[in-house]
Amino acid sequence: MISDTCRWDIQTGDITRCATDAIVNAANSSLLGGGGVDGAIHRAAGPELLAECRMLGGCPVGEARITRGYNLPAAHVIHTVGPVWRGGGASEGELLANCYKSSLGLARENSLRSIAFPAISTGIYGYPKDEASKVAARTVGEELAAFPLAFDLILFICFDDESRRIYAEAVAGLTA
Ligand code: AR6
Repeated sequence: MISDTCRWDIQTGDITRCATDAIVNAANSSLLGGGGVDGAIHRAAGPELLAECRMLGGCPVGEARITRGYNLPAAHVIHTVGPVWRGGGASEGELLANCYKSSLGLARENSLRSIAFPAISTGIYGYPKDEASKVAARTVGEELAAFPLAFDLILFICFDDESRRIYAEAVAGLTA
């Protein structure tokens, strides 16, 4: 049992529809928008999100920054910058783990108890899903074990059923 009080669920869907306290954005280090889930979040949140992001001055890989959610159903957006996959020898695992850790750290600091994550780095940044899912599951599992009362709900929102299966297997592998 990782946490008695936090539900952890893996779903197929569009993260811009999640009414959690925060959704996590797979951004780039400019924080000024892009394609993929980043583009979808900015479109759904509206132009005020970009205006707030402009004031943040960017974000290094593995770190995270928080903004309001504007027109999104989620109250906040936690923007994190995943690593570009370069074959696995460029600290990608550590950097990706830091994304999950920093995002949950910011959530805790802001007393946000329900958080939805996309499959960070597995789209445009090319991180293989099998490996990315294991890093995501292990890191979130460690954070839930370290802070068992901090969260009520953690969602992994995958864009397709195949990704959902991969992330669900990685989470199941933690408790097997
Ligand atoms: N809801 C949930 N998941 C989604 C959605 C959505 N609406 N849209 C895409 N995905 P990506 P990255 C999935 O490329 O690899 C941007 O240009 C998608 O299927 O969005 O971290 C940024 O500005 C994939 O599994 O993010 C950066 O430049 C996952 O989200 C760069 O892309 C992540 O894919 C970041 O690349």
